[in-house]
Amino acid sequence: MTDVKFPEGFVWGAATAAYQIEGAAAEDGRGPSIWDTFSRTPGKVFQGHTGDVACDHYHRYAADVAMMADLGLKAYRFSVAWPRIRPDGTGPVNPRGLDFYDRLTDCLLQHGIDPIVTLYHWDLPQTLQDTGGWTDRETAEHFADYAVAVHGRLGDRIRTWTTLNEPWCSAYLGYGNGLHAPGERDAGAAFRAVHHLLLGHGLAARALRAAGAEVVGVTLNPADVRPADPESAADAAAVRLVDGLHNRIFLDPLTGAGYPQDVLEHVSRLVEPDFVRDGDEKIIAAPIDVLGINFYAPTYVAGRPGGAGASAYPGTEGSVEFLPPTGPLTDMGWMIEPAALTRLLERIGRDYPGLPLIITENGGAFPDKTSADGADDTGWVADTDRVAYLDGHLRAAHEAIARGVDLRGYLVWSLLDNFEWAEGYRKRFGIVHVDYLTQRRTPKESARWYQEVIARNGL
Ligand code: PNW
Repeated sequence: MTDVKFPEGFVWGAATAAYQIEGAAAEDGRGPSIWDTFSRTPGKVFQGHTGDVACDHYHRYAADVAMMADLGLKAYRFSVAWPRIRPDGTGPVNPRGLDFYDRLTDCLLQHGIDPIVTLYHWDLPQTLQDTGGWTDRETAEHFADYAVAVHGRLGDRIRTWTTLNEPWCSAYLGYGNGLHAPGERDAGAAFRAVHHLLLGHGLAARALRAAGAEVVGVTLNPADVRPADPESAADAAAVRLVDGLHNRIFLDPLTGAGYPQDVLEHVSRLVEPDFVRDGDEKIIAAPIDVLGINFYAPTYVAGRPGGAGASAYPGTEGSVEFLPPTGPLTDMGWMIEPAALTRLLERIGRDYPGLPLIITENGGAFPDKTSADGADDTGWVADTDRVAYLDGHLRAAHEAIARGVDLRGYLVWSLLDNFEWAEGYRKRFGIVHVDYLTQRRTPKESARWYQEVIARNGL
């Protein structure tokens, strides 16, 4: 039990995203984003919840950072809201928006916490969506301009810059099956979005590097795709297709191999890929120093027609069934299988060698076990199931390191209970409980447990 020690200098921290925690949606010149629009569209988000107030982190960041320091976090991953910096996506920079991240950065540094920036965690300025959003090539260029503007203000203090968070979600859930903003349902739009997100990443990575950024990366949510029956050839073909549409469509071009042929063939059956221009793959392959991995659960598939529900993967309805999750599940209904994380890290280490990895998100949603709003009289929230989830996944990450994977750090999702996108506030991922009526923060049992893990650099 005791001998799970992580390498010297392993980065321990927590992650959040702007729209999920900040609130202050109309303050200091912030413009509307696609998530403001989407959450106001009836039927899109659980009970019409919005990020208008969220955890009010915009006003409470100083106390939140002090709490992070108390928990012993070494690093904190937050995202910058594009519509705070350029309210209409392209026009003049809004200095008051930058001021917030300036204050946050200084506060983190004063507490000895290393800031890790995500430039895009899904809150596209609405004005850019009005001209096509990520289906429009120009959005990629606007993204790089915005990245440079943020770096111009914070680059003297922030070392680690990541461009996108989970472009799979932006493209497939945002433009493919419509579960996320902007809520489009169109296979062609989804693949255009994939390409323009990757292009935006490449342009931004190159521009950040030129501006002197020390560490440049991107965060994906790669999937561990498994066959229902390891003996079945049809299931193996389904794995290959889903792996292509989920993993290789991003990882191959990012690492310089260009789009995989089998994936291009699949895409071409759904949309003319004329949006991929000569030279784009070279831009997308801009060198990166670190790959962020977000991991929650494995994916099991079978090679037979899927059910009626809209698949997140365009063009797979006739040939792939996504198996319903089995065994222990989180409150999201996601499978708990830590060994899948070991498999995934090993696979990425093997197929994309030479790229340092960091887990930029891992965690679980679990319902509160104590009083209706969580905190019991002792001020604790007994989230034993979250402790077990995190413990299992840290052991799995450690196993990958033992097998030679270059994993540099682990950031838990999430510091705070927050706005869980289409699920609103009903799903709680925090290691710190948030009472949304009072904005009171209460570290859960998992936060105290994590504090000890960090202090011991191991389990
Ligand atoms: C990630 N899916 O989102 C995001 O990066 C976080 O902002 C989010 O809160 C966290 O994971 C938990 O959901 C995902 O449907 C949302 O497969 C949906 C999916 C995957 C990741």
